[in-house]
This record gives sequence, C-alpha cells and structure tokens, in this order.
Amino acid sequence: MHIHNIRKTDSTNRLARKYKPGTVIRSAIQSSGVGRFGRKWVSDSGGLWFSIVLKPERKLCEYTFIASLAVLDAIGKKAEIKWPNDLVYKGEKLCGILTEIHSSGNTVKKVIVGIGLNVNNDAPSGGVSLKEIMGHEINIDELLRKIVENFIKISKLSISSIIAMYRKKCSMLGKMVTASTLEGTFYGKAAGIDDEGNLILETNKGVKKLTEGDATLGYSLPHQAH
Ligand code: BT5
Repeated sequence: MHIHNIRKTDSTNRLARKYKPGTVIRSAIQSSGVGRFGRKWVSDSGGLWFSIVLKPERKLCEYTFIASLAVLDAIGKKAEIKWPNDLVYKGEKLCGILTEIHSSGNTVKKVIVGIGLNVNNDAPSGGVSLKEIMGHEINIDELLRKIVENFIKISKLSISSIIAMYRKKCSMLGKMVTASTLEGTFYGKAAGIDDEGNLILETNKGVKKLTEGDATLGYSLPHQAH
C-alpha cells in the first residue's frame, strides 16, 4: 500500500474518498476529525490519524475487526478490544476506528477504514496515549508501517480465524455491560459476538442482538433495562 503523508486536513476519512483503493492517507493534524454518529475526534499533533482506502470486498464489521487486531498487535498487546470499535487501556480509550463506505449512485465504490490512535499526543479526558502508557515517545512512522503491514497480513486470514482472534481480545465478553444503542439502552451479560459483528447481550428480558452502539462495563442506567 502507498502511504500518503500530509500535514493537515479536516478528516482523513473525508479526504480518502478522492484516493484509489490501496492508498493510506495520514495527516499529522485533523481540524475536524470525526467519530461515529457525527461525534468529534480530537486529533492534535503527535497522534496517528489515518485512513486506509480499500475495495469493498467484505462485511464492514470485518474491516473494523482487522483494524483492531492490526493496531493491537503493533502496539505490543497492551490494550483490550472494546466492542465495536475501540481499543482501551485500563478503561481509557487509546484508539477509535471508523469504517465507512463511499458510494456513488447505487454503487459502493470504496471502503474507508479510519484509525485514530493516541501516540505522542496528550489524549483528551477519558482517553490515554501510548506515550502515557509506555513512559516514552514512540516512532510514529514505524508504528504506522507496522499497523499497515499487520492489516495486510490479517486480511489474508480466514474470516473465522479473524473473528476468533477478535473475540479472544474482546475483554467485555462474559461480563455485565450497559449498551446504549439507537434503539435504547440495555443491560445484560455480553455473551458473545456473532459472525456479523453483533454483540449478543443476555438481558433479563431475553437475548438482544446489537448491531451498533456503545458498550461499557457494569450497570450505568437510570432505570432497569428494557
Ligand atoms: C470513534 O468514534 O472512536 C472513531 C474515531 C475514528 C478517528 C479516525 S482518525 C482518522 C480518521 N479520520 C477521521 O476523521 N476519523 C478517523 P466513537 O466511538 O464515536 O468515539 C468518539 C468519542 O471518543 C468522542 O465522542 C469522545 O468522547 C472520544 N474521543 C474523541 N477524541 C478522542 C481521542 N483522541 N482519544 C480518545 N477518545 C477520544
């Protein structure tokens, strides 16, 4: 893959739409980095903010699984996966992933996998950076190369082994979690992740299959789960 380095853009996911599959767009700073549901992603200098442009060949969640595993392996396995798109260290967010499709008319043209990793920057509240974890600065170019290499390597594995690896690193499985989704907020045991990337939650009202949302450990509802 060709790595294209730039100094500043609004969002590498937005800029990536102009590039061919097989390109990696990295920006030292993003002026309007984006998270899921239009949330803001803080992207100061010193962090690793990049997007990988790919041909649409898989289910979207599979790209997020591959990216999570690629980052986790590159940083020396010091973090855990938090379904669906985070890497956390001791409960603080180290990395977020935003996988999007770019279509024109009715045709899906590209998949864009955006990865935001706090490296040598000071992470915002609730986040943590690799520098803070390791106690020293990290070579960001080397780290990016390693993540991209891992991404390519993991992409070649069978989907069943990718999902198995993802489940193994997903620390919330087997624990009680609160999941807040567009459909509502649910409390229950995170019993598994199915092959479609859904979180299977065992609530006291039955099993829920969650396709999106934010899950946190423990009970954090004002009222009993739906
Ligand atoms: C994500 O969204 O975690 C996806 C983040 C993807 C960022 C990358 S950077 C390269 C590419 N270009 C982009 O414009 N985006 C992608 P979500 O799960 O919705 O989490 C967003 C929430 O994380 C925010 O509402 C904050 O609470 C928190 N947050 C924002 N910036 C952060 C940071 N630098 N470190 C840790 N947490 C952060």
